Amino acid sequence: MYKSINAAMSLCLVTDAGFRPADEFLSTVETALKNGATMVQYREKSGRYCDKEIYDRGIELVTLCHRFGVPLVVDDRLDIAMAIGADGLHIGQNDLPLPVAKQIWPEGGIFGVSVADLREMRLAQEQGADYLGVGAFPTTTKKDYSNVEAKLLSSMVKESSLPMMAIGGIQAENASIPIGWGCVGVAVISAIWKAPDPAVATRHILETVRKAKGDRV
Ligand code: TZP
Ligand code: MG
Repeated sequence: MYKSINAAMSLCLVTDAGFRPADEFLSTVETALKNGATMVQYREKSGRYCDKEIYDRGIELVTLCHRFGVPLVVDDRLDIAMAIGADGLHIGQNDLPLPVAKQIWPEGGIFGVSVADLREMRLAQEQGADYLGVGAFPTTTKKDYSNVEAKLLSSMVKESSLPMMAIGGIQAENASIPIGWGCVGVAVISAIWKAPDPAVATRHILETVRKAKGDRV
């Protein structure tokens, strides 16, 4: 469906139900997709929705992403990811272990793992992750988070055989920095959800990332 995982990772929109009214959720994702977002991560942390609502919204989201040929991964929730027919799962260090998730998943699937040091990076690699997420800059969007120091992040990217996506505090103004460190893309929440014009923000970030990547796709 998508060209390559590296190309799909250029700009990942991570969903957040907290920044815009509920009735703008899907239309904001659609705006980002129309303006070039290459991947979507369905992340529901607001606690406002029951599983039925998370499922129903997930079905709409996966249908929308696939209309644009864009993969959808689900954060944390293996059950929701499988139930809605998502393309993969994104997990952190406190979530279901990757080998367990892979065993349950029927076949294929994109598995992303958030890592914060070399040990976590090596383990995710050994366990068969497809891509890694790494915290680049400070952010107020996620509470239990601290970004990886630039020097460590660069050495993680250098050693890793997997494509890495930078997350945390990324805006169009700094999106080229993690690409310079060797990341293949960026994942954003507030830069798009909080933007006065999500279309402009999406285009601006993507343009910055593509320029910084050059022909590295
Ligand atoms: N994981 C690490 S930082 C973060 C997540 C989900 C939040 C990123 O949000 P923002 O608004 O793009 O800084
Ligand atoms: Mg998680």
